[in-house]
Amino acid sequence: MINNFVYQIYPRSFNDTTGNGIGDINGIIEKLSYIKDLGADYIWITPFFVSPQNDNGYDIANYLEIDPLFGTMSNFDTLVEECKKYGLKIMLDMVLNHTSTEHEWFKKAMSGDKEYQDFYFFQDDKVNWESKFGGNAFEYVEEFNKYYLHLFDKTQADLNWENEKVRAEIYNVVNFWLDKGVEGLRFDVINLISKKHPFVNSESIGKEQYTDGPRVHEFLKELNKNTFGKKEVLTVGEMSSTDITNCKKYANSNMEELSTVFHFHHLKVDYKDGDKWTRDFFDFKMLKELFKDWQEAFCEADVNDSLFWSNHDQPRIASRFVKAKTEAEQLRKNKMLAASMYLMRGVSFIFQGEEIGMLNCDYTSINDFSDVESINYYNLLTDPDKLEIIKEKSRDNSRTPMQWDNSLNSGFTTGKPWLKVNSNYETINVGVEKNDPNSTLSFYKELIKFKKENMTLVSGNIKFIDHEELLIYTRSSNDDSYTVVSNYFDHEVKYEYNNVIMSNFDANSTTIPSFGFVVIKN
Ligand code: TEU
Repeated sequence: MINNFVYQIYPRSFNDTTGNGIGDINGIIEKLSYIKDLGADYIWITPFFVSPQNDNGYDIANYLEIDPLFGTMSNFDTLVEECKKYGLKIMLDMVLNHTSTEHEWFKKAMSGDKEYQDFYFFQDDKVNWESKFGGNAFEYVEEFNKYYLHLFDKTQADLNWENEKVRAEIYNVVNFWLDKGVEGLRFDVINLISKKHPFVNSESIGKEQYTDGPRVHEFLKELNKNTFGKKEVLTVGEMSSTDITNCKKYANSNMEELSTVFHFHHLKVDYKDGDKWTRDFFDFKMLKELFKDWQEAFCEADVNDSLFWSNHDQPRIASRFVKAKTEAEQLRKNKMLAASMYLMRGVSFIFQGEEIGMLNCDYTSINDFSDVESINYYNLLTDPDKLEIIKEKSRDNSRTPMQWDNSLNSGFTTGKPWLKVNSNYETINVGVEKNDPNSTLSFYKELIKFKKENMTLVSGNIKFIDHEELLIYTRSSNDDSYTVVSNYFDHEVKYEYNNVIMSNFDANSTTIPSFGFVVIKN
């Protein structure tokens, strides 16, 4: 089992050193000691490659160059050197399911070059699949009277992995970055790369035609062999709407495909009837069942799971599920969520700002938002409460500037931030929390250290114990064993316990307060 903590950086919102309102590579370099001090082993940096930024860099126009918005290749080389000094490894984000329509391959295709048209899916008719960002997934090109597939924005054209030449180009891209000293790779929506052919209309929105598709495991094995396979590289595949059977293959213990996977079912337990664009709903029973099913299955198959509550696509976890009513409750909730998640079995991923308990943004108008998905859905939704729904669910919630201190713009930039800073930055920030032993930040440091030093919590077995109101699991190896008990609700629960070695309240052996947790040594 891999004993690693990965700290995820969304560079445009992390730290700006030029005053243009957008974070940059030098800004990351400035904060390496902060990240090291937190206890991380890796930094995962979301895409900083050349891009028109329609999807904030997940629409790549040139995989081998850095967008001037974020700096230069020489800045990146310095980052590699500096990371070595701190003993941190770099994980880059490979977006290989699609390219920007500004990519030279797509431009050649549009100029009529048949070879490059085969890099994508150009076809005579469209089918009824829906784009993940709303609307039909096919865009009409008048010049050749054809449609091309885009599972995301219409400026993100899906690559044709069936074409060997595409796969060869992709291996070049991955090897280029490995040769530069990268030791980790996150693969964006990698389980969507193999589509069933020919495309046919779907009875729903098309997912079953391209999710965990027919050749996906073969493609991943080939990618592994031709790129990172023979090196010490931590790889994580982002899996959209996947299942346990496929994930056990993606992250199988023979390391033929990837080291671990991101799966998202536990972050949909507040989607009413599976619909993201709803609010005020939390299915605790479903959360418990999901943790049990996935964790126990991965443990049994000796597969590395990944542990995470947040990323750049998710609302802030501190604002999700049952709401905290007071500051004290919020603090307890932040700590409970962290302990409950990161003491499970897997590689841990912490998204910038989670470690200080950053909350959802407090925007008042749709004009405050920037994310393409949020704006598309604002236009598509008919609910009169749609601004409230967007406020709760928007990806911009996690993308507001990092809150470093209580100076202008939370210390993120001296210029105008590309996205508004959350107005709570004067109380929720690194500067305040690093000096407070009781803060969320201090707790994250303590928790990371605790997990790292305790092999039972890293690689021991996991078993869930059913309880109506609490989430309870046991971690054990040989004669060492711990029980972690978490209360996800805003009321006290009766529960008897002893031998507490960690908690977020004055443990009394009979009750767990709202948002309380205990770690018991058995
Ligand atoms: O996300 C994949 C994805 O499907 C989602 O997380 C998506 O943002 C969400 O379901 C929308 O409701 C990855 C990246 O993490 C994301 O930022 C990109 O926009 C997307 O792929 C396309 O590259």
